[in-house]
Amino acid sequence: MSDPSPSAPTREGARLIDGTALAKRIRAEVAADVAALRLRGVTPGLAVVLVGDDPASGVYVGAKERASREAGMAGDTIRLPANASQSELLALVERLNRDERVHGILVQMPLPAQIDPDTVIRHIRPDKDVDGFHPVNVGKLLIGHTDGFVPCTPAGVQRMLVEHGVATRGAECVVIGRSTIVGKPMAALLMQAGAGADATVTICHSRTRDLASHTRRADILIVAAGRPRMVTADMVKPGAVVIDVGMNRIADATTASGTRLVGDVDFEGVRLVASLITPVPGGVGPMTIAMLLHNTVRAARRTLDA
Ligand code: L34
Repeated sequence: MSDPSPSAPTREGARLIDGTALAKRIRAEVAADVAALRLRGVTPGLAVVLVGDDPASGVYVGAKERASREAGMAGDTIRLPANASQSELLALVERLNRDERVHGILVQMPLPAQIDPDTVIRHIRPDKDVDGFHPVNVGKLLIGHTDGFVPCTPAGVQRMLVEHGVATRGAECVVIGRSTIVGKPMAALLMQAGAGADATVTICHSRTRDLASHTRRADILIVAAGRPRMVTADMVKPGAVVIDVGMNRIADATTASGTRLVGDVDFEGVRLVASLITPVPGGVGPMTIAMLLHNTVRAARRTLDA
């Protein structure tokens, strides 16, 4: 009975941000939007492309297809073999670009070595790029134009902060990680003017000198470094909000599979210092999928308004 229920204060202070519960609520909102669109004759369609048989990607893609169907969308996964050529994949993307039933296209990353991810992303129509990875959508986010797609993971993190009433305006926000999928768009979102933003943002990465001197100043610490449990309690300011984007499978002989999923944050230590913290699993991951559905509904709605 040592595990507190989500969002209940622990004896030591940190409350959990329950990503599974929030994602469920967003998915219910999305399902209502889908029902309304269907009454107007449009069934939002999401095509997820999976190349190869990476087991983790298989789990995430399966979750995306299931979630889209549960929301009433037409969700399809298209699988290509691990040795598929880049031109095969580009031909598939072009077919999906032309297919009117498909409003959102997502090519699951990582791709096999023979395929260049940037080339693939540039082939996706920006108005179907529900991942928000196309340069047009990346540029719109950076400029502050709101008619593009925001990448699902940072969008989900921002939504978590807003839903938990975390004050971002003027806050010191430190992001660890500079990836195109998480770190860079996360920083762009939080530095923007407006609700859930207006933060003072610092991006740290593998070449940052004295990482802890930055993280200890953070009111909001967002970790997307891809290094298991790298953020320890001594690196966190008392009362900080800590968001763990990490998704690392480590060896654990005590589990049936022999592995266990951990984040980039040493959860057991940091929860004693933080005021709010996301768990892994059950934190950012489910929100990523909820925001993907949200983006797909937007893509579908736009075909009516156009
Ligand atoms: N194109 N590729 C593209 N778009 C994305 O947005 C992603 N990502 C990342 C990998 N490749 C991608 C995802 O969807 C990571 N990611 C993702 C999404 C959901 C979850 C994890 C990663 C998730 O639901 N995680 C569960 C645990 C799942 C498990 O047990 O393995 C969680 O509770 O965190």
